Amino acid sequence: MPAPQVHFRVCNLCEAMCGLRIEHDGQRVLKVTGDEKDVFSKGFICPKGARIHEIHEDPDRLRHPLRKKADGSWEEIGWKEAFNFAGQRLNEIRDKHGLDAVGLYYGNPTVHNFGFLTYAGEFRRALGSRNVFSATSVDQLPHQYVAHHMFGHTLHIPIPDIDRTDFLIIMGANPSVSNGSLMSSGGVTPKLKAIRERGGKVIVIDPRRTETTKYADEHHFILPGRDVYFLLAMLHLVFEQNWVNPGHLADHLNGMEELRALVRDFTPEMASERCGVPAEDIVRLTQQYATTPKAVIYGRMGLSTQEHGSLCNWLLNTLNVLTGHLDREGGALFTTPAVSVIRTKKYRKKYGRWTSRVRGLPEAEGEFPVAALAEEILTPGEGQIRAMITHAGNPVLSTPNGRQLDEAFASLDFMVSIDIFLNETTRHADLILPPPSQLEVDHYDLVFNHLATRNIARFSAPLFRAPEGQPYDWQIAKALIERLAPMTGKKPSRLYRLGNPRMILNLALLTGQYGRLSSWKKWFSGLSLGKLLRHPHGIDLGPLKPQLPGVLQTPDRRIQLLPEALREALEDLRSKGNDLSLMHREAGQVMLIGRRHLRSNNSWMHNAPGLARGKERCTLMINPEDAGAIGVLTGQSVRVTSRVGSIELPAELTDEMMPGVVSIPHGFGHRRKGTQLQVASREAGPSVNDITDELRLDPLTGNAAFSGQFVQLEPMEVPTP
Ligand SMILES: Nc1nc2c(c(=O)[nH]1)N[C@H]1C(S)=C(S)[C@@H](COP(=O)(O)OP(=O)(O)OC[C@H]3O[C@@H](n4cnc5c(=O)[nH]c(N)nc54)[C@H](O)[C@@H]3O)O[C@H]1N2
Ligand SMILES: Nc1nc2c(c(=O)[nH]1)N[C@H]1C(S)=C(S)[C@@H](COP(=O)(O)OP(=O)(O)OC[C@H]3O[C@@H](n4cnc5c(=O)[nH]c(N)nc54)[C@H](O)[C@@H]3O)O[C@H]1N2
Ligand code: SF4
Ligand SMILES: [Mo]
Repeated sequence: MPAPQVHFRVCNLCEAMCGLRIEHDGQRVLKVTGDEKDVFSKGFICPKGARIHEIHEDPDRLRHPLRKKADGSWEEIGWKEAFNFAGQRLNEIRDKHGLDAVGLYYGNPTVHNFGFLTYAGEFRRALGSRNVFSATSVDQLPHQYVAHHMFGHTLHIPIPDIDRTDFLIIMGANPSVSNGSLMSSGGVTPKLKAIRERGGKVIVIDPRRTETTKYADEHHFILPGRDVYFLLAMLHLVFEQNWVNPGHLADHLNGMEELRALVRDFTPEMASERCGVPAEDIVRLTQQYATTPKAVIYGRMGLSTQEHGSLCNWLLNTLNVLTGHLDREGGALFTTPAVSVIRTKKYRKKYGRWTSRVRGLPEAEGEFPVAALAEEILTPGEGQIRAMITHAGNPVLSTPNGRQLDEAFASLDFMVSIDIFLNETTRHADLILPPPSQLEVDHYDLVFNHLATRNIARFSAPLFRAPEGQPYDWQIAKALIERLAPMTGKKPSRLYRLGNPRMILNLALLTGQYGRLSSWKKWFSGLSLGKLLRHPHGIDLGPLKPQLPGVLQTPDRRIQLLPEALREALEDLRSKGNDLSLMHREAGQVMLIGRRHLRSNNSWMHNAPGLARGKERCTLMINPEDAGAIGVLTGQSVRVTSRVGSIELPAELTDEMMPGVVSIPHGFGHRRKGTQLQVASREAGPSVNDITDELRLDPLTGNAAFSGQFVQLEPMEVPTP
């Protein structure tokens, strides 16, 4: 047997970017552990990283292009034939119906895919279609929207300084399971423990007593979708109690006085009535937060995927600015990545420049909300989508009213999916183009280094060589660009035609702010790809640093505390503010929220045997009080119904849930015909997105509002033992 060898690489399965230590024999992985020497994650790993090789080894993972035959079965074809087929069919449709007739959806792993990302801009240019959609609009779009309006760039998202803070309020995030989002940290739980070890406090505000609360000092239940009142009351108190103290930002703010007047009515008592957190707790927490020098308030999915997603994220930033916790050590700061995609200081309007054809939803950064994708396919007329390209996405399971999208995809004239699995979405494709696995590719985090709690730079070379002839994601993109670009009349740039991701990365590293070419002083010590290759555990570039007002990109280079659209949304809320009837549910209704599991990642890791085993995860978590009211026991099947459909799943009674709220995880629903997922298809649970409503949105961005949807519960017959 060959002697074991060791390979170090950064896990690209989620935002945490953990360093992995992989023992292998040149052909097979023997063991995966956390890399203790990694400059960022220092040995942290989760069960998904430890099983990353199961994705690589999965016999269901596709290795060759598949073309659907007339009878619906699949045939393997060669790569050249596959590219020509895709190019020919797409161009026929574009020729006949225009460029917008081809839609594009890209999913979450696209953003973790170094190769594809380097070509993504060129790809979109070559496609020349307005019908671009992505997982962004079922996720963090409100964060980006607010960053753009307040600080001038969508990626100016302030990151909690978890390593140095003494007071952290977490709203609508569960970092002990998700491992941190818009707070890439290489593992959050040890950092929560460290806050408390240094005498600090962690507060969690969530409709479920989550795994994260085990590492917190306090947990408060809050009604889903009502956080906006909690945050407005905090802001009200900051003004009333004179806790306004923006420090070095004081001379760079717009809109403070107008804001003060607008939040006058939002008293803690009023907020308490609406969100369920006792008024005295709101007052106490606000005081502690405002008066602790190193404090920060942070919110994530639970605050962005709800009807007040933009308002909530705006309020989080506003609170951090006004109390002096923005751009300060221990508060929230901007990153300075080695490769920055923020290339210009010029302000560019990026939202609402045009609207979607059917529902008139606003464009965001050149994309439409994915909640509008099905209707754009199903509604006839000029500009209708007739063909789709998907890259690393499974929107049938991951976007609201997934059943409708399932039907919409089935009706397309042509669909091509660049994906490693034949799953609920790609089964609708006419052609699947599978790139190599996570262990066969180069990796550099082009996006998540912008969102990390420390500045670092790491590059991972492939562990295994990709099979002969199998193109990488970027080569697939390039082959399609060559075939699609001529019809738009735009020629791809020379760099992209002749170069490759490594070359492009090296150039960006060299000319970036830590690069060898950034100044003559850095000629010997500065960054280059070569230098990163010589540092397999990464290079530490230090903690986050204050950078304001320097990096502001708003037209007047000031922080906009009250952007116009948010002022209007707030006034709208104020006008409805006294109408408590809006808050009341009908008899028998409960509010729905989601959840994530440690051994799962959205919809696509349920086929790894080591991650799929264990007790059933796709359950309806319900408070015993609510279960009692409808006479349901643990294990009993419950039908959950919304405007768009019904699903059935077993109840799990737990006082973790706030009364009146139930939780169902997303990403399940694998028992569908025509997929090739032997392990996942054994998992019984339904897809929660079969009942989430594509009409529930954050109106400012069109981001899906998964949280707080009312659903009706109905017990099914007690199963006979
Ligand atoms: N293990 C695992 N890790 C993951 C993923 C995964 O699927 N599995 N997915 C990755 C991805 S793509 C992302 S975007 C991140 C997400 O990272 P997080 O946002 O940290 O993860 P979630 O579990 O979605 O946390 C949302 C929390 O909000 C709560 N919540 C729901 N509605 C509301 C509300 O209205 N108000 C408040 N205050 N709270 C609410 C939920 O109970 C839940 O605890 O995780 C990433 N990491
Ligand atoms: N109800 C509800 N719905 C949600 C959420 C929720 O909290 N609740 N969370 C939302 C969030 S935060 C997100 S990010 C989205 C995710 O939404 P999606 O990105 O649409 O869904 P994923 O399950 O991540 O699917 C990823 C796809 O990428 C493929 N893939 C994996 N690696 C690669 C690769 O290297 N190359 C290529 N070409 N393909 C690859 C997988 O096979 C799979 O088909 O789901 C959203 N949906
Ligand atoms: S937390 Fe995320 S990055 Fe870290 S090992 Fe797990 S899946 Fe990989
Ligand atoms: Mo996400």
